Amino acid sequence: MVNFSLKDKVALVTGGSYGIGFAIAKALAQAGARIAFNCRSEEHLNQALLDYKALGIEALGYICDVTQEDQVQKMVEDIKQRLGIIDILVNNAGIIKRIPMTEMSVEEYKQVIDIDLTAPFIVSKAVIPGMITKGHGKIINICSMMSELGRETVSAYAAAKGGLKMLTRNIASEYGEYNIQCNGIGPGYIATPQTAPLRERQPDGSRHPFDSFIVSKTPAARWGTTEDLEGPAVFLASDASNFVNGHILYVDGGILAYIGKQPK
Ligand code: NAP
Ligand code: GCO
Repeated sequence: MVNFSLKDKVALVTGGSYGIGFAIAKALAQAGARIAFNCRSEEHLNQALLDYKALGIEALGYICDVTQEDQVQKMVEDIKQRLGIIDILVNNAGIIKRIPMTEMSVEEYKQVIDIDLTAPFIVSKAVIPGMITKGHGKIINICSMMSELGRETVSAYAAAKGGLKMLTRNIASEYGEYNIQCNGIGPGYIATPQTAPLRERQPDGSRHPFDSFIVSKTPAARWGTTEDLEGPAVFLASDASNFVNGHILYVDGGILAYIGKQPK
């Protein structure tokens, strides 16, 4: 019997206050895991705690900036004391800045790299020793279409997500012998607050040009929903994927497989 159960597992989902992180944390909880999550905003934290509770999930929430190693180490230790050593880490927290490269400041570039690439290093480094002690662990890095493709205005984000793909493979390589599997999920274009600007209705009520563009580039002919990511996350967090390591599972409706609609 394939084991998708996460019963008695402790999961940390970074940036789990809403969006993709919240959906993944919800799915892990529904598969049996005990959930901890973090974000920077107290308002987001308090709302998320209510949202988890409304689903019957007693989540542990932390105000913690994933770029700050001291805050991360303190959070991981507190989770160990209150829930136990972390079995499952989802490095989900992330930002994007859509600015033409020649107009992007170095500070703006570094902020994206810090959150989207350096932070997964910081949080993974904090949880791997406990996973080694326990004799198992699952790390899931939330990558992107931009782990494979570029586009205008997202240079920092693409550099970070491309790096995150290789960090995933390197953690898999370095810690596989300790029964730690590190994989990535590469969502396509998902309807969340992060992509809301790309889906805004135009003043005349028409769809945003980028909205129409993405639907035309997606064989599924739709934006993804956060629910589309729940099954893949449970799979990669469970014993069902114990021999899957260093893999980026793209959940993109087929975007990466598709050259684009041919002219009529
Ligand atoms: P989102 O709606 O903007 O949510 C981002 C979450 O991360 C929020 O909870 C935010 O809370 C938290 N966060 C941001 N910076 C943080 C920091 N320094 N420390 C701690 N928490 C932080 O984003 P999303 O669309 O759900 O995306 C989640 C992940 O999926 C990101 O890594 C994103 O790059 C990736 N992704 C998204 C899509 C998509 O189409 N939406 C597709 C592929 C990949 P606070 O602001 O309160 O900190
Ligand atoms: C963008 C989007 C994308 C998505 C996602 C696609 O501006 O192109 O925000 O980057 O967030 O990463 O996989």
